[in-house]
Amino acid sequence: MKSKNSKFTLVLLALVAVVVIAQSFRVNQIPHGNINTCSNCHFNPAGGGARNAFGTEVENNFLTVPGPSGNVQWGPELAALDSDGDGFTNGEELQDPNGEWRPGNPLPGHPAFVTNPGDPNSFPVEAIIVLSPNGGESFEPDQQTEITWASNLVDNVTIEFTSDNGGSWSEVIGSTSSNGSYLWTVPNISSNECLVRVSDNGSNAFDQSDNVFTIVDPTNVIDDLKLTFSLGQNYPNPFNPSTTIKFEIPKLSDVVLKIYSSTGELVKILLDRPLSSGQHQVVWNGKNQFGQNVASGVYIYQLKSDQMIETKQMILLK
Ligand SMILES: [Ca+2]
Ligand SMILES: [Ca+2]
Repeated sequence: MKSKNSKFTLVLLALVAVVVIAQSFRVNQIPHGNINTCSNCHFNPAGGGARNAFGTEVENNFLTVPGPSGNVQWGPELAALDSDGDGFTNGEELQDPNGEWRPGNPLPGHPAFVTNPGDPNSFPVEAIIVLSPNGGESFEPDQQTEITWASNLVDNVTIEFTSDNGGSWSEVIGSTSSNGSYLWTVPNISSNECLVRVSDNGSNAFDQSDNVFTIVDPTNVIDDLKLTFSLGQNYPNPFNPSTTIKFEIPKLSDVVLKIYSSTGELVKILLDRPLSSGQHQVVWNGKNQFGQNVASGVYIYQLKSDQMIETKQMILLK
């Protein structure tokens, strides 16, 4: 009897496993399905059980074959429906308004803006995310660079700039299409406390650079013949949360400035581009290449330019 029960339980577990597997593969068949995973289609976040409005829509009308083996037919028709009745189409919620995405394609839109097409309490709002400059960059006066951002439900934006870490802001452009980029001529100033801010003209949505970036004057007063290759000690040191690294190069060359952990692991590439001769400085904001704050400890910074290479240590103390 006991053995019979055990067998029954095993069969039941196997069935449940098959059902769960059969359902979970579908999250990869809608754009950004990995964000809300099983909640896209089920009330239970772990999957299984009753389906929500989007899940019911898919189950009834948008499977290649009915039943557990059917694939989701994501496309213009399913994208145009507002399954959960929150006023936004499934495509708008999943960042693919026209239903053009197919599995294997790059994901559309920005993952931070994805909402749940099966939950009426999860719906898109106006939002902006500044992508660049986002902290740590170094520009020269009058250089042209792209200000880039991602936005959701935003038509036009205002772009502003500060050179005193937000103390005062000046307008870069009063109104421009929120198409994600604006070609900006860097002002002719010198500051290591610069930020840009992008704001929606129609709502309170805005975002600014996560951390300060730098504008550095090329040092014209220095006689090029006297210039050397030299890497300065960072200041302040120890530091928290950011520090400035100054260096000098004798001639125009490709310059790479990298931060390593004390165990030799690459933490961040601060700079990798051609620079003119003279003195330069770069701010490191204590974040790694994934934008995460790094732990306290000794870090190594290495400057490489043509045939020259120099390395120094610094200490992050929180
Ligand atoms: Ca909806
Ligand atoms: Ca929704």
